[in-house]
Amino acid sequence: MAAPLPSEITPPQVWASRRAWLRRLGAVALWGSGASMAAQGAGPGRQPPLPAQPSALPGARTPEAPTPYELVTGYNNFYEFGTDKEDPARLAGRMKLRPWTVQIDGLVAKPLTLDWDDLRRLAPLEERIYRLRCVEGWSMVIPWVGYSLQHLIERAQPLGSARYVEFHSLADRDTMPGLRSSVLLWPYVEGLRMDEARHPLTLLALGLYGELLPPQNGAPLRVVVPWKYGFKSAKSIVRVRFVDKQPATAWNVAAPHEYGFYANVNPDVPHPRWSQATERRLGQGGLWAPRLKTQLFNGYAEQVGQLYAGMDLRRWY
Ligand SMILES: Nc1nc2c(c(=O)[nH]1)N[C@H]1C(S)=C(S)[C@@H](COP(=O)(O)O)O[C@H]1N2
Ligand SMILES: [Mo]
Repeated sequence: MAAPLPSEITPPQVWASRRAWLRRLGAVALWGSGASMAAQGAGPGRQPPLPAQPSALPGARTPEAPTPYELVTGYNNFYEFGTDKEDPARLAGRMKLRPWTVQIDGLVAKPLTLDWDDLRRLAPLEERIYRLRCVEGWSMVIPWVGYSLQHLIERAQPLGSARYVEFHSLADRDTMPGLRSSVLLWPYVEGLRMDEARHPLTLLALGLYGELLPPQNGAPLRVVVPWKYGFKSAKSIVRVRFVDKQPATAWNVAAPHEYGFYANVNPDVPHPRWSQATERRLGQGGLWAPRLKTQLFNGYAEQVGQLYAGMDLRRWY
């Protein structure tokens, strides 16, 4: 049975307590558009609960303070709904989330189509607290709910010839106004090398903050690859395809010299138009807060560094 949509079940007391929380947050200097969102009390209601156990995986729970919910869900990149950070929170609620199916095909022994209930039951749900570093220079700390993508991969039994995996986001002209823009090719496609996709830190996320993913964060399912720039983490996935060649990915095709296929977070490899040495942690002290030093592989080097042994990280940016 499909889970109810949030608009059907958000009880008034949730709205009331959310407003109280927003008032407390008002004392905190939020950054940029996050501040105006919070002040207006705009944005979505809380989502239905999605309980999960704390992950036991090494590296999966940073002790850093999670970014406030209002920023995680109010300051987004989801170009299918527009290029402004507020556009997704305002417009992604139009996406039709049920029924939802994910097609898994390509170089696999068992092509599959999974619906929401299949996805939710595929593996035990874990809470993982990951840093997310956007290539634009800001970062957040997000408590995700989901499980390692490798559980889904093993279901489909990829063939030995499968060397990469592609993720295709939904591209629905009726509900996604951003598709009228040619800033990217649609559907939004991302991809990983098989060993990256099978790494246990690579998360298939179904929720955040103990609740279903809000639409603006990529409901009903998205990938989260915490050691790579945020654009690798494709939202609202409808297809997972196993291939033998490096996929043509949305940002790499749009600006190949600026956005590589690997996109591993690396303070020593600048974007052609700006440095990647530091980052601004959203929700912490506003514009006046000191920038944090960006870490190699976003701080996950101990877990994932081996994947890139012997690779020139400047060449394979
Ligand atoms: N389909 C799709 N996925 C996407 C994007 C997008 O525009 N479309 N933006 C990416 C970028 S640039 C970032 S930083 C993250 C932002 O995720 P968040 O809004 O949940 O923080 O989503 C990524 N996934
Ligand atoms: Mo990003």
